[in-house]
Amino acid sequence: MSDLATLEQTILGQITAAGDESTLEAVRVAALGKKGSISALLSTLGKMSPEERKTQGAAINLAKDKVTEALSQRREVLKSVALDARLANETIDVTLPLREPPVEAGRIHPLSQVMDELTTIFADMGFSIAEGPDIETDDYNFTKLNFPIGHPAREMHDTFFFNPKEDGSRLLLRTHTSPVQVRTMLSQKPPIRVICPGRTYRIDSDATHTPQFHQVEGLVIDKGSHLGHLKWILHEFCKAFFEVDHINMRFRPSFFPFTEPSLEADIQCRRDKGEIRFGEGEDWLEILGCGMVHPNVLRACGIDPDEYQGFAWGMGIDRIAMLKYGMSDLRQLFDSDVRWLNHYGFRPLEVPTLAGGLGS
Ligand code: 2NL
Repeated sequence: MSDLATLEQTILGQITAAGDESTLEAVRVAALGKKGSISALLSTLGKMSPEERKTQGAAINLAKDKVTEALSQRREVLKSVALDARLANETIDVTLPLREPPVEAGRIHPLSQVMDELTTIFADMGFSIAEGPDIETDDYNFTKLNFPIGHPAREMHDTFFFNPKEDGSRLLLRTHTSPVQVRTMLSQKPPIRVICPGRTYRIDSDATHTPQFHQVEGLVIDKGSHLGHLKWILHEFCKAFFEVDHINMRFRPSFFPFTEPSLEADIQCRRDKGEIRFGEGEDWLEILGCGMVHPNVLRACGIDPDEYQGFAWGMGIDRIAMLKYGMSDLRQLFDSDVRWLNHYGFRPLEVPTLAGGLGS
């Protein structure tokens, strides 16, 4: 047998014997690599006579082709063997519990949940939802709401002001969501039925106040709207929100610059070992302020008080969220603690509906 035939047999034998892809690759490099045995033979062609080169060249190239073909066949075989081994090893236990996908693992913050509940209840009564900027003008936050310039009522709200502009006017962080209703009255014709949920700000920080808090306000403007309508809406709202069939409310006189008359509403409840129940008991819990919109406010917002009248109300959301879902410390609402959120948060995609139960 010629040297070439022997070499070819040896290499083909090594290829057949290679048990994995890396051994096979080593055989390939040893034969066909830059310094491989077949490559070495090919490099001797240059020194041969033209006749010799013709026969030897053809023979070496034939051997090279055979080796190349054998390598690729063996590689396919080894690949499928390796795949079979992996498939046998990496079996999946379909009885293992599923890990929650990310969208399931997240939680809706209780305040977002309560905002969704409120808007669902009022939307069901025919209200639209309006939002506005957190940074407001003095005019929309105070002046148009019948807080005269320099009037002490402005001091009732401890306001975060921005630095005054050159013309002396200054922006502020809204102290209530009423400027959203002002914007609504200026841009829409009555009848108006709107609720405005959102963030509000006052300089106040202690166990029961955070400098940023949440409010929802409602506004109805029509020709014949009156306090009877207001009381009915608030009563229906409280029953739906606290998910009880029966609730007692009482209205006490109060003062706000933007309503006349002004009232505060309490709901009857029982407080018992840190728990609170509505629809029973002898205690009263203050939950909102309300009243008939002051004619000065209507006038400032482009509505003729001789043709239209309206009522409005406002309540803090943070406290009623805590009441409803049994939280003890207001500041936890703002801590962004994922352990707390996992406990008190709501499952995503379980949107509150009146039919399905608000907080289920
Ligand atoms: C409270 C009291 C209240 C309003 C808010 C309002 C808005 C406009 C006109 C008239 Cl544009 N009134 N809002 C009315 C009465 C009370 O909030 O204690 N909130 C936490």
